[in-house]
Amino acid sequence: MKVTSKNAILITYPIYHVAEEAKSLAESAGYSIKEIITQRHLTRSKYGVGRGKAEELREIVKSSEINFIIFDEVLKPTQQYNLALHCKVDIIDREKLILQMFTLRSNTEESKIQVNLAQLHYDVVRIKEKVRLAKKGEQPGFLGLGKYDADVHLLDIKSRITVLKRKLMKEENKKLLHRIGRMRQGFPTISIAGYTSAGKTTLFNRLTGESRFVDSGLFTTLSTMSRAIKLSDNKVIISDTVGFISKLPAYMVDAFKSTLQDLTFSSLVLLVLDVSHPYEVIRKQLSSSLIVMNHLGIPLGKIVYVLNKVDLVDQDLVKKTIKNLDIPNSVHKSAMISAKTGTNMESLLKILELKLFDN
Ligand SMILES: Nc1nc2c(ncn2[C@@H]2O[C@H](COP(=O)(O)OP(=O)(O)OP(=O)(O)O)[C@@H](O)[C@H]2O)c(=O)[nH]1
Ligand SMILES: [Mg+2]
Repeated sequence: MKVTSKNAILITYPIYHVAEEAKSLAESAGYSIKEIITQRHLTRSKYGVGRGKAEELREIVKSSEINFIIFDEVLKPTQQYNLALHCKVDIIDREKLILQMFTLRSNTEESKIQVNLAQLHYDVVRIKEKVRLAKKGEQPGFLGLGKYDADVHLLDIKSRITVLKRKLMKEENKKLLHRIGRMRQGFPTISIAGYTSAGKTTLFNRLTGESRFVDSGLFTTLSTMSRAIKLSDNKVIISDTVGFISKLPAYMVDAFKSTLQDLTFSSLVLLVLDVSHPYEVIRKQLSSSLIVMNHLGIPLGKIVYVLNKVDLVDQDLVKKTIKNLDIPNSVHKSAMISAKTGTNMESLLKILELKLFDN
């Protein structure tokens, strides 16, 4: 009996941590990476990679049990189509990979709707491209999809989008009522945000005594959870949120907006950074996180930087990192902690008390 496998070649950049993240992303989405090919340029116009590399890929696919190529870059629909046709195998670009992982991990009504919406958005862009190419006569009958079929398909998708958006709005309204309720009660709220796998849920568990699932894979958490805690005798609401990742298309941030909106309405946002990575990685993850937070309209003044996983690195090195990253080093703005071991939690709590109650 043939076991259906998801054997894949991964094409990524020749930078260790970039390749590692891509591999981790692919494995979290259920692929088994048989070979990693690195290229300095993944945005060439026809195939993403150069022609020579595309040829090489075709040969590898032909002579092995590979059934997917994972392409660690966002591809235009035409590039994806060209490479798929050339190598005769499915191409999963970074956008698709993130979508697939979201699909696997979504476990609440709201996150399922959000993932569905993002998927439909992805499909619409590709169908439109097929129609455009078919009109130009470049790819007649692409995948047996005639012009009429494509139009019907598009209409169908659009009506599904409308239905899903309505459903999402209902979910959002429920959340809004919760939020208004909390605001009426006047409790300050703190959200935990940051790059995927930075340790947000570990910190949430430590602050609240909860036991939410924590894992070394990416995107373990796809839904928010809020809990009340006492901070110097005041009730405060803490929320754990979905992680960020680099090259997350804006429409995906929008699709997850209702989940991420907890951040917008928070009194404070804890931006968790995994400082056990090399400096360059921390810098990139910080910048990806700030881009999303900016997109969500979160003012910088609400952010408290939490440099997490200090149990894995030398504290002096972390201090140097803070300095080089230009993170405000004042007692009000950043804390170096280990959410796992509990190191320095008291200094983080002190900051939260100062920021929330000591005006
Ligand atoms: N050594 C060490 N590991 C940590 C620390 N905090 C978290 N981790 C580990 O980092 C991994 C990711 O932790 P999570 O808490 O799931 O991270 P997250 O930010 O919630 O990740 P997503 O929900 O996937 O975005 C897990 O293997 C944790 O055990 C820490 O302070 N020190
Ligand atoms: Mg988490």
